[in-house]
Amino acid sequence: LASVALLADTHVSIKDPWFPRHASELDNCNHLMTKYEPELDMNHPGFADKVYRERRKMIADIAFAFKHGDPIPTIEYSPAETATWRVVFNNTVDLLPKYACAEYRRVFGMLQEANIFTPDRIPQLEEMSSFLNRHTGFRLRPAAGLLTARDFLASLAFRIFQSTQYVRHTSSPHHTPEPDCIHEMIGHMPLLADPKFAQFSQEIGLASLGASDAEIEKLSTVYWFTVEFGLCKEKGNLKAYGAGLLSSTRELLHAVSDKPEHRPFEPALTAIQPYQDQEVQPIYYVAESFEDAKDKFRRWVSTGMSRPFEVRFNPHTQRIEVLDSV
Ligand code: NLE
Ligand code: FE2
Repeated sequence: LASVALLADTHVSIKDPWFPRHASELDNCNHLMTKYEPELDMNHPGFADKVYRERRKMIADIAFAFKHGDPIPTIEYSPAETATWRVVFNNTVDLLPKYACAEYRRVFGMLQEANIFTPDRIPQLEEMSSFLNRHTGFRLRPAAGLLTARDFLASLAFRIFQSTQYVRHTSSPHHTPEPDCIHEMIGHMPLLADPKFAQFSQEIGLASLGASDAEIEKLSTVYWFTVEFGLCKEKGNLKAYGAGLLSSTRELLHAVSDKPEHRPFEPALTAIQPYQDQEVQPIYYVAESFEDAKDKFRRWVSTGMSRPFEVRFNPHTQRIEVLDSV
């Protein structure tokens, strides 16, 4: 009998793992990876900088205190933080006509017109959140640092993007291994306002709900090589759509050069490729288009996931609905 009960328990937990079913439950999905925290990582440029670490802690506390539905608190960025923004922003403006994909260039222009993107001011999360919401229904919530893949991906299922709010250390404007709000704003925000890209992002999120640890690893690897470091083709030329490329002058120029290896995006293979998260990538995956990347991804998810149910997002209730798959 004991073994029957055990089997029943196991069965329940396999069939019914916990994952957020409503956007408000993302309040429980803010677990941090500690590998890049300036307090703990000796190689972090802020490790020996007490003022920087205190600033980071102050901004992290805002994220930990945030609850679904709150307005996102405004950060008064210092002149030094704004100067770091200006360096990255101006570089992006110079490089994007040649190296950014068309969808990115289109929204970037809209953000400049709306006066949200200017060299002189770091955009606030709240104003960016309402911009995104008007275009694709995406919204932001503040994150204290690099989140676990499971927590981060879960939020995408709700069209919510967990965004850091602190600024990279002044000594490293051209590349940082960890996310910061310059990376989020310049790298991620433009494409989250693009309908096709928003759809692709949400589908990665939906696939992650109730997935096994091994599957989360694969999904976050696909995310890494697409949303973070993806390249695509435009009239035979390589263009960047990955956020980690668009927010790093150094890596963008490296990615489109002939130094790294360029491979065609193929989810089943991309998902198991070990990646580099300290320095620029040695390998990039090239998609034909977002539409093509999404179709290939969908096909791979429909054959490769072990969960015995399907999920869909109901935008009217902000709820995930669970459907038994036959
Ligand atoms: N390397 C990127 C940058 O410097 O903006 C950040 C990547 C975060 C995954
Ligand atoms: Fe990112």
